[in-house]
Amino acid sequence: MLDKKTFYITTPIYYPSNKLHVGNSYTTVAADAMARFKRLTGYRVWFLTGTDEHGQKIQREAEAAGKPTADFVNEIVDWIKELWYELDIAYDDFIRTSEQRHKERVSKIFTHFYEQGDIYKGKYEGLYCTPCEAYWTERQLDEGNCPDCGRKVELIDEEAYFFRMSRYADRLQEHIESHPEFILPPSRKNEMINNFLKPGLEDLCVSRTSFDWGIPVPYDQDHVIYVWLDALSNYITALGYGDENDNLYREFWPADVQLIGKDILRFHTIYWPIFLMALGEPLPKTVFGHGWLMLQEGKMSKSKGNAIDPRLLAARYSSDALRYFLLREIPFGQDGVFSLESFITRINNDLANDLGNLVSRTLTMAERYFDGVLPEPVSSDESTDEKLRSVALHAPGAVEAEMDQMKISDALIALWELVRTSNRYIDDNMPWNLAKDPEKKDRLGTVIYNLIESIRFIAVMLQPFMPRTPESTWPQLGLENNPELQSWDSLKTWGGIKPGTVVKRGEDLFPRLNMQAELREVRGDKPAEETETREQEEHEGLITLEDFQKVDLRVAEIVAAEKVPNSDKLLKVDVNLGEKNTRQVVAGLAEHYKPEDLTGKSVLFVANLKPVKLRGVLSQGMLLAATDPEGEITLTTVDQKTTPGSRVS
Ligand code: ME8
Repeated sequence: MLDKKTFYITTPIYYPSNKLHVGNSYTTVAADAMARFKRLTGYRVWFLTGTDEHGQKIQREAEAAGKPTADFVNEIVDWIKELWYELDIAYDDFIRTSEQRHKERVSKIFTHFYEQGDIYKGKYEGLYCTPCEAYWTERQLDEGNCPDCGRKVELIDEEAYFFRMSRYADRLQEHIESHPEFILPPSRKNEMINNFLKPGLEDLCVSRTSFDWGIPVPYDQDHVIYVWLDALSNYITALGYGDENDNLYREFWPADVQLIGKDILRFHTIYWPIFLMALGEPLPKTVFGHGWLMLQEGKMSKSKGNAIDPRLLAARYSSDALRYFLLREIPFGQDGVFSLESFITRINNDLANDLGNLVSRTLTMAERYFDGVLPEPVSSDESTDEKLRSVALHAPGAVEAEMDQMKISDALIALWELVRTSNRYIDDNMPWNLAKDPEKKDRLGTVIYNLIESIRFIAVMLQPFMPRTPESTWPQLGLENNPELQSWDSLKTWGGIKPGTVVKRGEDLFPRLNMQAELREVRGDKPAEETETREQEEHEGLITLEDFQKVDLRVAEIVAAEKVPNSDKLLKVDVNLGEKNTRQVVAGLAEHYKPEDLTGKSVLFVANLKPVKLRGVLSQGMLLAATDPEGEITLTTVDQKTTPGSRVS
């Protein structure tokens, strides 16, 4: 156990000042996926999140809500914990800065700084942004407002303690420059050096006296410790730093990854490392500043709040779908836009069509052709088998390589390569055709076996990103009690799942959604009858009765059929339409019907299609047929008593 590799990952601790929106969930879902991935690949992981409960902003918001500050905060913290529960955030510790364990350790840290001469008493006369809890100089303002949030700053004038930042500035710059992995993505590094370090770092005010919602300065109770010093310390106080029992600290610090939004990069790559230097402790290996999740213009009003409430989104679409969207849609590090349209499109394309369909059609075939008992594969040198196996065996390494670089979206792209290859494998092998020929039973068994094994690979790899989907896939694969075949290690070789395993189709993983209905119900888009555009939209793709009547639909009797030379798919079919001569059509039926089985059938026929030539053979109409989701084709036959040539309307 002790020689296991460790991985410590943190998220910012959230202000319990307001309900969190889908943007905040983004950080925590990403951290959870990283943490789960490391656990799955054999690390001993510590994943910390929590709440940042002190400061003037929270105190004012509680006052505005007419509640005692502690009650106000407790309610929102409960709400946040429920949100993380619903999004399957498997943290190892949730720290609240109002907890005794934290407060005691922060007091010790402050005293240490003071005794070491890093802190001195003075007076702060200057500007402050309360929503950001940040000090600004006149020069840094943006048209007189806070450069981070754009809101008004306040002038404050109070006695305060200051931290001598300048003492450590050169060492920090040197560290940033000699450790390219310290600030990621790399583009954010120069911003910190050029905007904050090069102009000269000013001493930081680290206490306040005009309110009392915070940790008192141990030896001067009129002051409370500046909320950012208090909050940043959580990353080590939660591990027991400064306590007799600091085993976790010794095991996990320095952090491997501290995930934050880019707006709080300055606090994490300037103040935080300087505090650590002053404590004589190592710096985190990487501080990763991800981008912002924006909303499309006009979608931020309260009435449209549903569309960005992560709890409602998770309840309606499943937490796995929300997690997938957040992780897949935006290359990690860049800004991105959240819109309900793009969310639903991802669900329909990637989850319902690609993943859901693969699982449901494979299991349907396993049940239909093998009564759900996994057949024994026969060794083969078919190129499609080789391709599927090699994509499957390559995928775990590809996913891991992307995750190691924090490219979560690319990791999912690598995983979907196997989903798509598996769907193509079905189309290439057409198991429904193999099923028609008893001599091809072995081949059919091999195809089904390979597909089930491939789904197992996919489910194993999905676990960190969408933990519920594998949970509902295991019983379908008969693997619910088989941790070994759910493990990352089991992906080293192909063929882990045993022939004879009983598989069983379950409910569809991701049913397709109707975009228009979702936009109306969730976002409150106008119902159809209220706008002309809606009416037009609804009628888009519909045809009028006149349009339909243009199609000359008839009953046709098949009188002869034969293969079109040099084609695997086409048959030449002669039909009787009650006309003087029979008509000839070319139909893509060769993989579904033997020519001799067609003769005598009465089918629906489009009689007024413009003639075309297919493979040089004239085709004068079209036989109507149904294609089921597995690609199997069935002709639309009618009662044979119907007179050939009868009109259909
Ligand atoms: O900043 N897209 O807390 P916070 C992406 N308490 N990320 C977003 C976002 C969006 N639309 N909106 C917010 C604090 N975030 C401090 C942290 S850590 C010692 C103290 C991210 O609740 C934001 O970038 O205001 C930040 O990383 C996190 O949510 C918490 O924001």
